[in-house]
Amino acid sequence: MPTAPAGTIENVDIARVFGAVADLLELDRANPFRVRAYRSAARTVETLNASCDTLVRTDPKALERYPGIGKDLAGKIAEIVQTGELALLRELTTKLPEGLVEIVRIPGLGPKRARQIFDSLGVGSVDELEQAARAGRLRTLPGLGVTTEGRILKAIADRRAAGTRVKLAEAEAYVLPLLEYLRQAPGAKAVDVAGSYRRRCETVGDVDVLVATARPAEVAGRFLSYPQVKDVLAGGDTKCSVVLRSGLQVDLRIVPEKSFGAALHYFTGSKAHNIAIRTLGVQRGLKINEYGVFRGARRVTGKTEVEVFKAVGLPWIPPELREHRGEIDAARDGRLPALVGLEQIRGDLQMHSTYTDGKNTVAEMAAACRARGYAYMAMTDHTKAVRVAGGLDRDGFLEQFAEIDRVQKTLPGIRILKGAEVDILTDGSLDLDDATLTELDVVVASVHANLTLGRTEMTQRIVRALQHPRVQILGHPTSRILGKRPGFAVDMEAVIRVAREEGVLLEINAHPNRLDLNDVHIAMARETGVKLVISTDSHRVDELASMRYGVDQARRGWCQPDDIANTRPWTALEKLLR
Ligand code: DGT
Ligand code: CA
Ligand code: CA
Ligand code: ZN
Repeated sequence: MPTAPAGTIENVDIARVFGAVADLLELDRANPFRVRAYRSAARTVETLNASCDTLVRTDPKALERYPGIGKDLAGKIAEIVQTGELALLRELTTKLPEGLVEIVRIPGLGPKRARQIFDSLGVGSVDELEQAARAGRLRTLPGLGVTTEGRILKAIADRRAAGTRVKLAEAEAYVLPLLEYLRQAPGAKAVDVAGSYRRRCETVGDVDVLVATARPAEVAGRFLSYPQVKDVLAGGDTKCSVVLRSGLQVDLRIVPEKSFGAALHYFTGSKAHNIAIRTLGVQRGLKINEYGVFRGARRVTGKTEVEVFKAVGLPWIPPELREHRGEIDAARDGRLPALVGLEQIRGDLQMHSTYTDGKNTVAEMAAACRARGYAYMAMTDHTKAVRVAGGLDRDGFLEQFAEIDRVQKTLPGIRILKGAEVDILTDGSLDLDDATLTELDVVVASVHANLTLGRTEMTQRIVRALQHPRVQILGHPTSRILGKRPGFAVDMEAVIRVAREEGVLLEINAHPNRLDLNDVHIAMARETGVKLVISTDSHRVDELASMRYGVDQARRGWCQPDDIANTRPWTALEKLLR
């Protein structure tokens, strides 16, 4: 058995193995409790603050004390840490192709369907599924028709279009340990990430890391021997490119200290922003590239980014704005926004509890919000139409109100708001009676089902909901799930206009799988004068930390603190909520 050296297994690796086990067990028609155990362990491991690798080697018993991890799963974690793999996963993949797991993830196809298609047609990968659909073979199966076939083809095309981009939060889980590792390289003077990662794009194609050093060969050597490296695509003294075990590509540039600022600017991009800056340079007789700023053959500057901007007469521009959408003009005219920051957020206005599909109680969520330093939080559980989440009806909410009052008495220092995430039904009416709506402090309304309505109908549906006098916030306004499904078709300009007329706020959902609204729509809302809220939509206490991704997204939309409603104290926010 191979033995993995200490510190080579990241928590995300373990989570990935458990996730694959859960998927394959489900396809293998295993006991649902067992499936759920692996899925829940995957989530626990992924969000754990401590390194499983370290725990296994120092205090293996500690693992068993985490929620969802008992003796058995702690043993499995130890096996992965010590051997780099899991016998159970190997066994499962001899029975069922791993490609089947990808099929399960296609929207509209669950494990049952995927298994049916595999058993009857031998289809075991997305490519084979596409061929089968094109050849009209799926429609020969019971319960599958021409329409489903078309929908599957569309879903596959959507995924291809989304490409193999990695969600920012996921990339972070791989990048942060790598940066730590590189900082320990002898002679590394500065280590930073550039590219779309630094611009805080919601997904990244690859990760661009930069190191300043006078000892490039040693830094390159250390990078290439990083234990997570699976393939080396290029390995030189100035540029290395590797693929990590997770599939994430990392490009490393090694530069002398005097070029670091120029390189950081160049590789941060975006490309369009770079070209515009370079053009400004040309107008001043300067050549700007990744090595520095030059006048003829003479290097003028390039050690810091501030100097590079200064050379073209501009103040430093935050990376989140570097998309060539007016940031250069704004910088020249002294109109750069003072972007909102995480520390200015005073509360979280969307989360769920054990009353519906959340994993923590009202008291636990409230205590965790208080620990984050918030002044207020809204408990916004689902309404009954969202049946998979066990949505509440009036009686359910009344019960929760009583609990909130009880918890509030024992928990001073944070205001627990009574809220709901009311489902917007297909006709635009709300899934909760007006009496209950009136008793709520915070009403978020969101679309969860019938996402394939036409653009006109979807727009009418949402507009009607916004016109309901009790709706205060539109939740995850396009319902996109990154890498899985694009947002539904809707006339966002019309939605924003009506939100403005009605005084409804728009949500920036901070969940790293959603980040919806996107940057362009945020900017559109802000310019129209619509206020936004950043909410985490947490289903467990540890998800409350996603707030920072929502803040990143708001910054990409040029938001200042005043644009974000939940930077206000409660009394001021209350006035904004009609
Ligand atoms: P990604 O990786 O697809 O999420 O997006 P980026 O922006 O990280 O793009 P990437 O990794 O291809 O390149 C990193 C940065 O390097 C990019 O944002 C700007 C700069 N860059 C790359 N190619 C060019 C180029 O041909 N011209 C200029 N001016 N800059 C470039
Ligand atoms: Ca990149
Ligand atoms: Ca790159
Ligand atoms: Zn929702």
